[in-house]
Amino acid sequence: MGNGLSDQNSILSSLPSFQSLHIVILGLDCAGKTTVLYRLQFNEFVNTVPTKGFNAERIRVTLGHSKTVTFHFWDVGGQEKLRPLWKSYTRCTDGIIYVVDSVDLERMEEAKTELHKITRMSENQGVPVLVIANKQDLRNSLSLSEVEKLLALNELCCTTPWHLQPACAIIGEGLKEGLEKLYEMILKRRKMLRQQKRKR
Ligand code: G3D
Ligand code: MG
Repeated sequence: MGNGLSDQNSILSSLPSFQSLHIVILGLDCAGKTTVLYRLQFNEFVNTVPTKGFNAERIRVTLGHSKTVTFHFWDVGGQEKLRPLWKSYTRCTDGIIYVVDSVDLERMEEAKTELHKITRMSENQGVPVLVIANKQDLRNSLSLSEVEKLLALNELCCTTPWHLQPACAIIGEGLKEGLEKLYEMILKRRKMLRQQKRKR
């Protein structure tokens, strides 16, 4: 589910291996951001405590076609008082991972407002967004189409490529698939920006 994801094979090999991608992990507190980060780093569940500031980790991830990509993740605290800081982490970011708790229906509107606010900022125009519908292991989790509707993903700015990924961060399900989509969107954007530059 998403937009901006065609002609993948032609662009999959176009990022130099020495480069790392700057990725910011955002979302309301308790959505599972830190669990996502440490699941990706250690490939196992790590018990988390509420993030007061941020966690930063450089992680090498093997994606499809056995391609290893280095991501520099910034997991930023999601409590209301910390959200004004989000914009300083998204400055010059290659991509945004936005984690939502799929059982937290009550705060879905708040999650939508914050997502739309951060993607509307001028410096984030065109930055690809991977939306992770987390906690899909829980019985009362919302379906993917319900999450898409409640977050109004189709109303995101038309220049914002996005992909909605169901996931369960505690066992790691869906995380690699989501990262793969994010990586493809980032490469596609870079290619487009290069072409625009050449035309000028
Ligand atoms: P945050 O960094 O977004 O604030 P955390 O969120 O990563 O600290 O996770 C908040 C709580 O959600 C943690 O539980 C964590 O174990 C749980 N969680 C994260 N991902 C999943 C998931 O996919 N499924 C389920 N069932 N729980 C998940 P505690 O109990 O420590 O608050
Ligand atoms: Mg956290």
